[in-house]
Amino acid sequence: MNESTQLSDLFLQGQEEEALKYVQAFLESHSHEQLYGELLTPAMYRIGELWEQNEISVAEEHLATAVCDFVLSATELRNKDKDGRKKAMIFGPEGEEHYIGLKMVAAMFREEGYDVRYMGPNLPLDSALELAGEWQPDVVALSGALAHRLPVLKTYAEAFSKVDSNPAVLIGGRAVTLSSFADLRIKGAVVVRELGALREWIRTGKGSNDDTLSTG
Ligand code: B12
Repeated sequence: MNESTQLSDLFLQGQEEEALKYVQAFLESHSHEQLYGELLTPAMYRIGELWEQNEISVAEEHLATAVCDFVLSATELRNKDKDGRKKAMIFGPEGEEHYIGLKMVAAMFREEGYDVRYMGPNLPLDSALELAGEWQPDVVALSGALAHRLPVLKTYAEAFSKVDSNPAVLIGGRAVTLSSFADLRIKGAVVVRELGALREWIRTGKGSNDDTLSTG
């Protein structure tokens, strides 16, 4: 049994302490980016498959998600000094309920020294825009899990590209990973397909030469 499968079993059994120990041991020889990409994401994707195949109940999926959320929060690196840092606002648009990926994105920005406002999923546009008007973020990062979320992501991206601080708007999540290139030409936004590409964007500010960024 591979590591992510073992971890997903601990999630399903609601074993918070064991799951945390497992993750802490992994972090002794791996980065947080590897934790997110190689361990937690595949563990949650497996939960999705078991759920889809009716091998686990909704209650078990919720329990697994809660344990994953716990280990993610418990192992996150935090920066205390926020003065003078770049600012990133991170959330899911109205209707979107999936937020584990967003939390990973928030953690990556923190690790790279950003002052982060992580606002969870399902945030109405008006309220998000109001906060962006006051806080003036340098980056707004959005996530969508379901393909039908692309139109709302486009609406948000276009609205945020008009905020005074002229933030970079990043879009990611399964909605993006699974979509064809043609669907992803979102005006004013950078599409980021995975966490390695996100790290690259944070460090270099570079996407590709059009509006999208993809590392395959
Ligand atoms: C847990 C879960 C839920 C929970 C979410 C709770 C929560 N706290 O997040 C609940 C129960 C609410 C839920 C609801 C639904 N879900 Co759901 N869910 C899942 C599950 C099992 C895990 C999600 C997860 O945490 N994944 C792990 C994260 C880390 O992965 P990720 O989001 O893809 O993020 C990665 C990248 O995409 C990237 N990323 C993500 N966002 C961003 C943003 C930026 C800027 C960047 C750079 C990168 C980035 O970073 C991550 C790093 O690897 C998935 C299975 C799966 N394959 O994901 C199904 C899944 C996504 N859900 C699914 C479905 C169908 C639904 C529902 C429609 C079910 C229903 N009938 O009600 C609803 C829709 C809710 C809504 N309105 O949004 C399907 C979607 C299928 C499809 N057609 O696309 C999946 C794939 C399950 C399945 N196999 O059938 N779900």
